[in-house]
Amino acid sequence: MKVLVLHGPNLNLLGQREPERYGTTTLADIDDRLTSRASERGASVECRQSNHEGELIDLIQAARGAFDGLLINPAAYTHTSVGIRDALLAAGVPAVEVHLTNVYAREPFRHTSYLADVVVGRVMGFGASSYLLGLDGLLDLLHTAPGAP
Ligand code: CA2
Repeated sequence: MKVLVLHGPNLNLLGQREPERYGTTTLADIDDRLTSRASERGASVECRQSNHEGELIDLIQAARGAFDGLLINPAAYTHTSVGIRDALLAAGVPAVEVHLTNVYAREPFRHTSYLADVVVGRVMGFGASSYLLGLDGLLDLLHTAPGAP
């Protein structure tokens, strides 16, 4: 199983700014943990970060036929992006939405996700562990899908 991991805007700053909110783990640490976990499960991940909505959309479009699943923290675009929603629908690749923080414990504008009803599941509030939990859930789902190895 091949999983594309996408990190949205500003997540490149993880571990360098606002550690009280987002923790001290860097994005490279998260990617390393995901790579190890995937390999333990006989899977692989490719991890990409972008601050640009169009680039994220290009990556989602290109995932069709190239990846079995998608793990995405769309960051601020969660709450604004019809474009990313449409790309996920068009790609038709099962996606899990992850967040470091519990968005429902934050400002009301973060309570809306444009992706919530087009992803197979959502994990939030566990810091870097949200990504690992999301990857496990996604791989479990892919392995139990009809016709899966
Ligand atoms: O909790 C999450 O993972 C979020 O997706 C993070 C986004 C936020 O807009 C979402 O509402 C929830 C913000 C990512 C910003 O990342 C930073 C990391 C370090 C320092 C500053 C920003």
